[in-house]
Amino acid sequence: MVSLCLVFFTFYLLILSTEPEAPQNFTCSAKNATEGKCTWTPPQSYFDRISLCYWISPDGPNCTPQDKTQDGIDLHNLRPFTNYTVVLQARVTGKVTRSRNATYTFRTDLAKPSKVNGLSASRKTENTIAVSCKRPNQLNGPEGKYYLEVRTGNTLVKTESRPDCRFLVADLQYLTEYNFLVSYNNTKFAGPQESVTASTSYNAKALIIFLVFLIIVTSIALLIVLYKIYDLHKKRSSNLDEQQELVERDDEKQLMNVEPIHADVLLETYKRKMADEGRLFLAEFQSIPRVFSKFSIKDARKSFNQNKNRYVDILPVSYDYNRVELSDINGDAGSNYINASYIDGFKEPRKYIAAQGPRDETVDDFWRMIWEQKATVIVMVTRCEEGNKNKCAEYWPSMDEGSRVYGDVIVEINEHKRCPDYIIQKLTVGNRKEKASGRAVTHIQFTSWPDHGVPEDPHLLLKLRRRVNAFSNFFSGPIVVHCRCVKTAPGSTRAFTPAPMRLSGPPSPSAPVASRKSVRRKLQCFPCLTLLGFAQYILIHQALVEYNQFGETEVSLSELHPYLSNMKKRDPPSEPSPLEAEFQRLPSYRSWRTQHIGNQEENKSKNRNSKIIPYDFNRVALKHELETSKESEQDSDESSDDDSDLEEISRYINASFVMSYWKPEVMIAAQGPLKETIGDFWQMVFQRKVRVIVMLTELKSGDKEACAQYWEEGKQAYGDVEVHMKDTNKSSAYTVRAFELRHSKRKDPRTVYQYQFNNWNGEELPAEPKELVLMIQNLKQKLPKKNSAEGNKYHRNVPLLIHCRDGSQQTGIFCALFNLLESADTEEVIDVFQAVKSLRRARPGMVPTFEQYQFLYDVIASTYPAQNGQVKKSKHPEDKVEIDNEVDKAKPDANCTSPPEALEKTSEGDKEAGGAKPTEGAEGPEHAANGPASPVLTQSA
Ligand SMILES: *[C@@H]1O[C@H](CO)[C@@H](O)[C@H](O)[C@H]1NC(C)=O
Ligand SMILES: *[C@@H]1O[C@H](CO)[C@@H](O)[C@H](O)[C@H]1NC(C)=O
Ligand SMILES: *[C@@H]1O[C@H](CO)[C@@H](O)[C@H](O)[C@H]1NC(C)=O
Ligand SMILES: *[C@@H]1O[C@H](CO)[C@@H](O)[C@H](O)[C@H]1NC(C)=O
Ligand SMILES: CC(=O)N[C@H]1CO[C@H](CO)[C@@H](O)[C@@H]1O
Repeated sequence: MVSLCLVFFTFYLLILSTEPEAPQNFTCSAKNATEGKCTWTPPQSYFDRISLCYWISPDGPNCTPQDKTQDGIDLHNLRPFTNYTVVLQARVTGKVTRSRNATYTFRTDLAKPSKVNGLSASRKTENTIAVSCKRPNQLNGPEGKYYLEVRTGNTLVKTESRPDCRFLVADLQYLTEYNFLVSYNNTKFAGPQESVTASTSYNAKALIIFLVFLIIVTSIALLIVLYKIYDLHKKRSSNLDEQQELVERDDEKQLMNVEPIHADVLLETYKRKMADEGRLFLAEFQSIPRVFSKFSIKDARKSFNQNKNRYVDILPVSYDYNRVELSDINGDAGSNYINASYIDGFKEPRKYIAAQGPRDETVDDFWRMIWEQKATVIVMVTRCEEGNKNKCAEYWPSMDEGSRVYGDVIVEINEHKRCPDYIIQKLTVGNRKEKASGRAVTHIQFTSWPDHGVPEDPHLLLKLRRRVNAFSNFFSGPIVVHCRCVKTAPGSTRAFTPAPMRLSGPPSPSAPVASRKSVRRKLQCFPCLTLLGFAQYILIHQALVEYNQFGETEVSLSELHPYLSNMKKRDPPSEPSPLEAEFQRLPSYRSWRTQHIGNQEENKSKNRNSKIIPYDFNRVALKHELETSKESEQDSDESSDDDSDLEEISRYINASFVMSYWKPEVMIAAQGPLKETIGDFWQMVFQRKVRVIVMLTELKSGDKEACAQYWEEGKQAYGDVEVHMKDTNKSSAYTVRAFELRHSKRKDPRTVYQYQFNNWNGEELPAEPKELVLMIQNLKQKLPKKNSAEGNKYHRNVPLLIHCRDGSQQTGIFCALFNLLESADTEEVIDVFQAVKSLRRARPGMVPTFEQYQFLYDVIASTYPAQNGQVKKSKHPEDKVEIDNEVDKAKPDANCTSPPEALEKTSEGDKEAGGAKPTEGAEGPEHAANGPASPVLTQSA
């Protein structure tokens, strides 16, 4: 039993000593990528020692003995993302060492992979780059992807990812350096980026295209340059004779760029440019070159043409490009040359021909041009005589001759009509070689343009334009304008031509006025015109301002009646009628000139009305009697010429010169004499050789004196002047008195007529206007006949003196009416607006009310009543009267006539003008009733 027990015990011991218990609850885990941790519970039974081994297959085990009581351990320096097998061994050491194991396997966490290896980039095409690399040394994680960033500079161009490291980057920009950044991402962490740089190359295809293009362009440019050089060379060699004209190359550059002026601001612009003595105008004007060197003038300089230019050595001559070419005669060199150039109109090309005034040598050519160019209007803007020089050949037949032949051209004169500013001649032009019938040509000669300088009133320019336009029509050829072109004093054609050119556009108020630049472009056409005087440059503007402000106010008698009834219509009734509007446009000219002399202390008592004082510039200056007496009878005409010098020492009388219709003749508007000024009044009558005094007032108006009675029965002496009343003739409407004036130191008596119109109160309009008209027609017979040669003696003889109470009230109406009737008689047109405007410029207080203004229209309308659509000329009571013999007929007429013809021509012109037609009927019955029964002292003067 014991032995059995012992055996069992021994067996038991044996067993005990051979098998230790395995450690309990053995676990391991990863703390992070490189650390791990194992825990266990030591075995309960006996064991000698314990050891722990861990490894990664196929590496061998790494074993460390552990403390018997230890229950955990930290593992260090592990590799990331690696399976570790850990064995914990409890051991009993005896004859035979026995152990029991506990095993645990775990994997460490992921960590960042290492950089990729062997990164390289290579260009596959001009803009494609391949990027490749090898795996990183440590993935530290499962298989991931390769990431590629493509950058240029700091900008990210694109990103790509692939499981393998073989990128092909296409569509890059040409000629650019790129940065390729590659990293490996093991699904959790990305490794560091490796970078490599590579550049794309230029675009070879584009480059080739560009190069080809460049070559072509260069070749073309080269060809052009070569051609230009060749061309220039050719021109140089052919134009050697023209070198003097190439001097002023930059004349276009100096030309100022002047903006067109809109019609609305024309007046302001004019005032602005006129400021400071026209500084801005001057700058503009001076920028216009005298000669436009870009246009050649070869033809004019050819030797056989030189004698055809008025001034051989100086301009003007015609530019080649727009000169008027005549037909060739027998191939004669130069037979096609005439000094004349085409000028464009506002819208019509070649509307004008600017020509040199014909010389004796060129008259035939001139008429050949008229015939060939089919011109129907010739405008001559010069008088034939200037001083004593003949400025142009008289190139048309006289009325006596009837016709004349110029080369092959036959010119016949049919009519010669003189008007104040111009002479109109109706011609028929034919050609001997051609069967065609003759053509009517109108020759308009403007006579009132001052020899040197410009007309005072820009309205004259507009009037000339109207007349020319009236004669030209759609079918007529170019309008031929000619002047003389004097070196020092620019002639007048130049100012004439542009104005019609520019006004021929539609006269709508909103339309901008044509720019002066365009005008100047047209002026380039004719060298002569570039001499345009500065004053004329301003005159053009003044005329435009005038036109813009006042418009056309002239009306022909044939249209007067419908025109007037339209003008009086108020539409709508609240608005002023057009006639009232026209009146309102009249400038007042209040204090527009100085009135110093009349306002001087010693002269104040000589004024009847302190408000009506004559302007200094046109007052009638009285010479002192002493000087008057010094004059000898013969040279009295000459010695009274210089009124201006006498301004200071002359005596004052309240009287003004007023323009008459027949310029430059004038009338005198005077106040009714005061008791103290009767002597001065007669002095004025004597000194100015007054023939007719018109008195439009009664002596008394109510209780007040309106006019001193300046005449007495019988003889009366006023200073040196003795007045003898010879005759009185009274009718219901007016009284005519005849006086004989005699100066104490002279022999010849002079007859002066006085027409006193009855019953016209200054505040009202005349009750019987017809009688006023009759009186005017009657008194005209006492006036000397017009003779334009007198014209130059400005302000000398003033045959007509008008006075009322203050020299303005009735006088203004009378003067306007007088001028308007003359105009209606002569030209069959009236311009009430201009007539009144001119009076207002001459004296204060003229035609101040609308009633008076309208009255003027009405009187003319009733004097020329409309009958069956035709205007009937009223009968002239003076029809029977002979032409006044006092006209100085010996003097040659300025009208281009030689002295023997003067007499005939003058009377011819007067027949037209004055309507003195001896053959026409007898005095009208009205005349007999209202006027004096027989003319007082018939034509004895
Ligand atoms: C792992 O954890 C231990 C402590 O917990 C730390 O000291 C060690 O830096 C860690 N290693 C990594 C790779 O995070
Ligand atoms: C590591 O252990 C995981 C399971 O924990 C197993 O899926 C994997 O295959 C093992 N890796 C290796 C190399 O034995
Ligand atoms: C226990 O582990 C050791 C070490 O690896 C080994 O040699 C031995 O054979 C193991 N014993 C058993 C019973 O598995
Ligand atoms: C790596 O890839 C995974 C999955 O694709 C992504 O979630 C992670 O953000 C990536 N890591 C980095 C650093 O890019
Ligand atoms: C000896 C020891 O502590 N054993 C424990 C092993 O783990 C299990 C379950 O987790 C426990 O029940 C044992 O007591």
